[in-house]
Amino acid sequence: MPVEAVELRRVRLPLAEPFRTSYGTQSFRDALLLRALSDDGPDGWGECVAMNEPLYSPEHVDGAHLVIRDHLLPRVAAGRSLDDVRGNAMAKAAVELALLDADLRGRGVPLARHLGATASMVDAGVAIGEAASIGELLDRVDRRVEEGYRRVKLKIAPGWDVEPVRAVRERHPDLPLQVDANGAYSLDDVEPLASLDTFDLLLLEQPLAEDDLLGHAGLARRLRTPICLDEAITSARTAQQAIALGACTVVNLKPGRVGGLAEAVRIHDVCVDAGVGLWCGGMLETGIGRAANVALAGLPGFTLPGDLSSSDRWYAADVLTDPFVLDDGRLHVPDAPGLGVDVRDLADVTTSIELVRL
Ligand code: OSB
Ligand code: MG
Repeated sequence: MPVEAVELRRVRLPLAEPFRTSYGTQSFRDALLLRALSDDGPDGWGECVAMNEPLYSPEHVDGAHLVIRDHLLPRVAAGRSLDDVRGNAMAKAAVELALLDADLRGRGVPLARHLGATASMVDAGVAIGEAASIGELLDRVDRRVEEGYRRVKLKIAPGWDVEPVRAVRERHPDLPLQVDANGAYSLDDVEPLASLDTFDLLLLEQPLAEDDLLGHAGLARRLRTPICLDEAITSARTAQQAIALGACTVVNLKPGRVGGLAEAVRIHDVCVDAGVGLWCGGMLETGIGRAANVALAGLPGFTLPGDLSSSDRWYAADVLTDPFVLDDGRLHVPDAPGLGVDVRDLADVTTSIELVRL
């Protein structure tokens, strides 16, 4: 069942609530989906997690679209490795996922089994952006706690850190709570980060710049809160080096950020060998990328709840697949072949379609 063509489809999805972080506010997602088509086999689906703008990482959706069309798919067509193309991890991961999904659906193998997952359900966690006021933040946190999420992550930035975290901790003394700075701090303003030590946080995610491993190692020695890296972990090698340097004791693993699921499984293994904490991050995925994340999070080395939310946490209507919903604060790992989700008619949300023949 060779893949004959790949469809690049852009869909525009409004977010259920604006997502404000240290790098900007997002109110919709301009998502790139890949559909691998073959003459006689089932379609395979992939989602590119590159964001609308290159603010979280150097990749963004328009750039990834061109890289996939002009550099990656021609290599697939020629039977060449994608490794020759530097960087562009999110573009590569999207291609890998669409081709893998087509193959697994054709062979009747669930993605979770292919990856080595052992869990049938995974704990759900939720990320909450900066709010206009502490009152608004508390309302948002209360709502998610009532919905049953098993841990909450707050976005922080200089000026939005100690007070909001204190308020949430006072209201929810036993809530598993963590914070994510997306690299917004420098070693000159660690004072607020040190103050967070009193709030019994699970971890502090990516406080410093993405390339500052030694800075994180130095910070880790000054804080009691465990340091987790997100942006800094781009491969199994960087994971190994970050851990060896003492830059982190926890890893946020996102398949898109590291070039795909195969590299993600290698990082999982590195973390298990090193005995460091591991959880699955998120990138506002639709049901397609979410299905892949949930399958990955079923591997035994995932020790902490991920940024794995119900579909309606991000999208008023995730019209792409049947929605993921919380079941007692957990999500079911799909067990049907491939991603295990059916993709619906996307006509209403599609903004463009391009077909690349292989
Ligand atoms: O830093 O983890 C991040 C979303 C987009 C890009 C980067 C990040 C995030 C989140 C939300 O924090 C995670 C989710 O999808 O639930
Ligand atoms: Mg993060």
